[in-house]
This record gives sequence, C-alpha cells and structure tokens, in this order.
Amino acid sequence: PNARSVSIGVLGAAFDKGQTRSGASLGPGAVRQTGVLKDLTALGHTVRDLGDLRLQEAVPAEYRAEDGRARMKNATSVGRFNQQLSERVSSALGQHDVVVTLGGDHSIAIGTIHGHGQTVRHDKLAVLWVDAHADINTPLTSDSGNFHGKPLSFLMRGMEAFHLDLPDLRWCKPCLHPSKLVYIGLRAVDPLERVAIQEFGIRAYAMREIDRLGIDKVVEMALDQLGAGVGADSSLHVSFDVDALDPSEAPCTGTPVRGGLSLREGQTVMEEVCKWGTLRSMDVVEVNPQLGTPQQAQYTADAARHLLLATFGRYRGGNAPEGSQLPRPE
Ligand code: EXY
Ligand code: MN
Ligand code: MN
Ligand code: MN
Repeated sequence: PNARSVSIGVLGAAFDKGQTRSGASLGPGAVRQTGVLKDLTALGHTVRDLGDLRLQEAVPAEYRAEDGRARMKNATSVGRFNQQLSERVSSALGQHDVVVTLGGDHSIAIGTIHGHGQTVRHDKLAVLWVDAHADINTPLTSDSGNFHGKPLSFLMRGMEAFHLDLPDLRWCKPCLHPSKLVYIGLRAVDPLERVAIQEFGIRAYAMREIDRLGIDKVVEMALDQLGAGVGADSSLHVSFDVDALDPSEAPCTGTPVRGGLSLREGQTVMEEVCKWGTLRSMDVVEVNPQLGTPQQAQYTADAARHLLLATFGRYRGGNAPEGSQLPRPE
C-alpha cells in the first residue's frame, strides 16, 4: 500500500542547550547525510529542505530565577531559540502538508508543538510522544535542570500553576490538553513526573505495557485515544526521541536507557501513524553524532531515516511503483 503523496518541509533545529553534552546540534546534518530526503522524494513526495535554524544572537546572560529551588540551565537560550522555531514551524505549516523537524535536543519540542498549536484550535492538537523519558519536569521538579527533560510542562494546559514566570518563555502559551497527549516507550520516569502523569490523567504506554499488549495493540489504542483516526479532525504531532529505541539500535544519544523499543517496533508505530493519515508535524530528536564511533553515529542517524520512511509510506514488504507492470521481452 502506497501512501498518498504529500508535500513535506524539513527543518533542522540545530540546538543543544537543552542539556549539557554538545553535539546534538549536529543531528540534522547527520540525518540529512543518510540520504533520507532523496528517499522520501523517491516515495513520491514533494520534499523541501528548509535549512537549519540556530540561535542567532549570542545570549548575554542566562536567566536565573529568584526561587532558590528552581533548577534550570540556559533558560534564556532555550526560550529565545524556541520562540523563533515556533514561528518557523507555524509558517512552514502554511506551505506544506507535513513539517518534519530534525533535532536538536528534545527542548526543541517546545517550539515545534507551540508552532503547530498556533495553526489549529487547541482542542484539536494531539501529541504522540515516543520516548524513554516523560520530559514533563518543571524547574521545581527537575534534578538535572536540563530543559530537554521539561518541554511538555511548558506546553500542557493546567501546568501554568506549577511554573515560575520565566521572562524568555512568556511567549509560550500552553496549547496542549492533557487528554491529547499519549506516551509510548517510557522506562525512565522521575518520581515527580509520575505524579504529574497521574494528576493530569495522561495516558502512558511504558515498555511494560508494550511487553504485555504488543506494539500493534498499543499504537492502535494510542491513536484511538488521540482521536487521530481517519475522518477525525485531530491535528497530530509525533515527537520521536531516538532514545525511545534501544541503545543497540540508536547508540549515539545523550541519555540512553537499556530495554527500549526495537527499530521494528518504532517502524510499526510510524507505519500506523502513516495509515491514520492525520499527521501534520513530527520531530526526530536527540541524535548526537559526537557520541560513539563514526560508524555508530551513522547507524543512529540511519535509524532516524528508517523511522521517517515508515512515516511516509515505505512498506517493509515493498512498494510497487504506481501503475507499473512487469516488463515482457519485445
Ligand atoms: N528526567 C531526566 C531529567 O529531567 O533530566 C532525564 C531527561 C532526559 C530527557 C531526554 C531526552 O528525553
Ligand atoms: Mn525526550
Ligand atoms: Mn528521552
Ligand atoms: Mn536530562
């Protein structure tokens, strides 16, 4: 089964200040180098490379909160970068059927999801978050202070009450309803993140549930719950952290956790998303080609390529070109 052909805008978010290891800003380049844009074109899509966004001005000083309990690193950089990214994504959505953002660390989802949220009614926005981590810390719950462990808390409606007023993030108005977020792949959730998941009633399919039910059932239930089905009018964003995959499949990432999804399970998730047909934007984040050997870096970027091809209609059983026939001798 071939997917309908769509116009895809591919944007690089060359940003790594949401955590402390350098190299995630080289993720977009590493993924482009796999040839994925050409492969997507070969599947029949119209692919436009929108280039890389990086933080333009040098940030004079990072904001420090007065509340002594607040843990956050690079709040000014994260806030300013994501404000620009949000604008780029909303304008790209006016031009393309689907916008793919290549990270970058996962703090960039603040900008991509906010940008998507600007283009639809907030109750239509649906997010499938595929990750080993829940990424829903606030500055008051985070141990590390890293923003890549926090993006969802800035996007979630109802979490405003738990946030500090951060000047460089004031532009970010929460746009995601808790019932429109579903997790797949969790296996490293901080205790207070678990409290947030329970208090907000967020649906979460951890690795345990995937082992019990199988990935096929899990993704079916997840998409059902997001109301992202064919004919439904949800506007779907998928945020795929490569650390959702097992480190044997995606070794070059900043916070690997054993016991993850096989590449095949990741492909199944994205093939189902493709079938449901309501995808408007997607991130592939946390590819860090500076960690590990060059071969491992390429292997990790190639896993991202496989996920993207699954998203856009590559069928593992083969795709016959439209209208093609077997040639006969003359
Ligand atoms: N929960 C931990 C923290 O907040 O620092 C680890 C977060 C890792 C986030 C990665 C990218 O998904
Ligand atoms: Mn993440
Ligand atoms: Mn993660
Ligand atoms: Mn972290």
